[in-house]
Parts: sequence; C-alpha cells; structure tokens
Amino acid sequence: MMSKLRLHYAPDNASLCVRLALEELDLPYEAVLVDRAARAQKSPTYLALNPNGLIPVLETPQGAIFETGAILLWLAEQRGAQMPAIDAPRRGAALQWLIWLGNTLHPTQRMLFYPAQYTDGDSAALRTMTRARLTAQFDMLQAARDADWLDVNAATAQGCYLAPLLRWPALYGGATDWFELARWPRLRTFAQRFEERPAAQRAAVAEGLGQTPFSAPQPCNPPEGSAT
Ligand SMILES: N[C@@H](CCC(=O)N[C@@H](CS)C(=O)NCC(=O)O)C(=O)O
Repeated sequence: MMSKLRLHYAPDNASLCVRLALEELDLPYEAVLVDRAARAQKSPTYLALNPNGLIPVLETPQGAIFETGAILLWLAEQRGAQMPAIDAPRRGAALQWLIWLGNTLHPTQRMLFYPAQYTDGDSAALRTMTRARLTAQFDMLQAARDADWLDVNAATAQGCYLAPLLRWPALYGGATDWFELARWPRLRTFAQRFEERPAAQRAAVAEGLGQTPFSAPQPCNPPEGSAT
C-alpha cells in the first residue's frame, strides 16, 4: 500500500497513540526518537516537519502529518480499518469521539502536564480545577450511550487515542491520587482489554511501559530517550 512511514516519537508521549494504531494495523514503520532532554522537538529540523514543535509527527509518502487525531484518522482511512466506513451508521459517533479526544480530553490533560503554558499565575489552582474538569469528562465518557467502541474487543482509532489518556493522569501532572480508574469501571474494562492485545503489548515493550500500561500504569522505563 505505502512505502515506509516514519513516526517521530518520544516514549510515553502522544506518539504512543500513533504507535498503537500502527501496530494494530500491522503497518511497517520506522520509529525515530525525538530527544526531549535536548528539546529536539524545538529544533529547526523538527519544526520543518511540525511547526508546532510537538510530538508526534508522521512522515508519509504524501508528506508529514501532525496532530494525533489527524494521523489516526489518516491511518484508519489508508487501511479501511479502525473507523466505520463513510456510510456506516456508527460513522458520526466514531468521528465525534475521535475529535472529542483530540479537542477536549487531550487538551485538558495538557493543562495538567504543562500548567505554565496556560497560566502565569497559580499553577496549583489551575491543576486543581483541571482535575475536576477531567473527572467530569471521564464521568461523561463512562456514561456515554453512543460510545459502543469502548465495549468491544477491537482496536479503533478512538481506542488507540483513549488508552494513553487513561495512563498519563496516573503518572504525570503533580499529585496523581485524584485519578482512580476504578471510579470508571467501563473505562477500566476497556483499558484491561486493550492492553491484552498483542499490538498493545508490542508498543509497551518498545517504549518500556510494563505489563499493564493502561489499567495499572507504572512509570516508563524506555530502552531509549525519555518521556519528559
Ligand atoms: N495537539 C497535539 C498535542 C501533542 C502534545 O501535547 N505533545 C507533547 C508530548 S505528549 C509534546 O510534544 N510536548 C513537548 C513540548 O511541549 O515541548 C497532538 O495531538 O499531536
């Protein structure tokens, strides 16, 4: 279908969502480490691929793509998998949740992980407020009647996006005791089922994420590079 894809990644970064999709789709790709310790994501070479200076970017035969959600949708469409077909009844709901993950849940988590980018005042207060917002967002997802992709043993684009978003709050962003996956049994079951998939296990090995990367996350211990 296509020649080599190059995923610019750092361990346990948003690039993990893309790696999960690439593994699930069984697509050959090269993982190119972005050295976060050296802020390589802000280097001229990297900015030429992604002027946002953010990880990930995927190089494709048609050019580089940034934004996790866009990459996931592009990959799904290339393969005709991981998303309902254009005219399938579940298409609208699947798109809705994919965009919600990229537009709402992920940006809200970024306020926890990078508070100084969102306030020049009280980062602690911002984090407190953000934890409450995230709790409400997870409550909503837990209760969502049109999120049937959560309940099946199949990898979807939304699932590849969500799994890391269930991991990061347990590890990053200051105090983590507010985040207890058991509060959301549906999301916990999703995480357990997702991480048992061979593709998820391969991604976990590649980035040093341990055996239960999404249901009971441990700090990553990657073979190369660093998460922050
Ligand atoms: N909206 C972007 C967000 C990506 C993002 O937040 N990347 C983080 C890593 S998880 C990053 O590059 N952080 C490094 C920095 O801010 O310099 C996307 O979905 O691709």
